[in-house]
Amino acid sequence: MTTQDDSMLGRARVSDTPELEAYYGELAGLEAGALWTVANKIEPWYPQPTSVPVLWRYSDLRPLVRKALDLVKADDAGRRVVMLVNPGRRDVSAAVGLLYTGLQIMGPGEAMTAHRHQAAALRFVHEGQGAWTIVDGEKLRVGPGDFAITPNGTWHEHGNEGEDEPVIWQDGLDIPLVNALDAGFYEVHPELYQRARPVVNASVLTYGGNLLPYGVEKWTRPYSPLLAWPWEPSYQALRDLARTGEGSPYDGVIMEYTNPVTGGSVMPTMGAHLQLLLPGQATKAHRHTGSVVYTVAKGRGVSVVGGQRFEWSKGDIFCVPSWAWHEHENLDQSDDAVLFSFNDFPVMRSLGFYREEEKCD
Ligand code: 1HN
Repeated sequence: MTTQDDSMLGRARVSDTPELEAYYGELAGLEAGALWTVANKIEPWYPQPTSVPVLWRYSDLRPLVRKALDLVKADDAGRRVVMLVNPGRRDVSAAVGLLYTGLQIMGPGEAMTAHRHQAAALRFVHEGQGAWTIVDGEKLRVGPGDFAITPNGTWHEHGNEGEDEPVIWQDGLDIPLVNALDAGFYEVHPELYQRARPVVNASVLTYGGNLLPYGVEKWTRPYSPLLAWPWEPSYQALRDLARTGEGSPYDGVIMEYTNPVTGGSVMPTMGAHLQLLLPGQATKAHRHTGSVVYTVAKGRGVSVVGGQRFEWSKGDIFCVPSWAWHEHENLDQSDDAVLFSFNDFPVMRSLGFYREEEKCD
């Protein structure tokens, strides 16, 4: 890369003088300003996220998430969620970049009311057996390690039909993006609850077998008709792929959850991956535009993100801000480690903003 310096010709390099400062004051009085006073800041040489790398330990968060069960009724909170807030993104309730994430807890027998909104949501189940969700009339049952989506504009509600244990699942939403674009809408369901169609997990039965069904209505919406990806077949797919090689040098054995009709991302604003690191496998560092939230689905390891070393184990969540160098290592020499992650790559790609670079030592 060539030397890039804000004092060079081609960058704004005007020094303040009393005369200029008076001029800036006159412009400000008219709700105007001189571009050259901010040009270098608003056009950085490369991305300058305010988000910082963060690791949230499940063992720290879990007791506080459980505490919320007694502190607030689900019906009063709307959703009983402990959100993960990046210190650099408190103003927009983002975990990283324009992505939101949080841990939602539902007690045995609880059910939440239905709503829909402009934001898209996804779920990754951490613990508990009884979780269900209804997405536009389709009831899905989800358990630990399962991934499910609630595309933008779909009615959704959920609950826990288990008898003993609370369910804790992780929500991922593009709310900060939707709000940054001033495009948010929200509606409570007119009947408060949906009437679910009789077949549970119908989209998994229809599209989950890796063959394209005939005789079903042609799918034309901009998101995946498959709404849930159970843990077992997803993990098995990774293990099968791992038998063929070590995968990507930067990510190990990695697969994207995809829209089975298009092969594209599951939703237009957010994509998701599941990746496996072989025993002892260490990846090379790379960086790319786009933000990522990682959740440890299995095993233990370490990731270095923007120079910070995060040791992780099952349930932990960490983030990679845009353009931050990152690399991962499985610290177990005899078992694999698995990371679930979601990202805003579909936005980056569709706007032509995606860039990627490998670290050369
Ligand atoms: C939402 O609708 C859910 O439906 C969870 O479970 C978390 C965070 C912000 C805005 C909407 C849900 C949310 C949310």
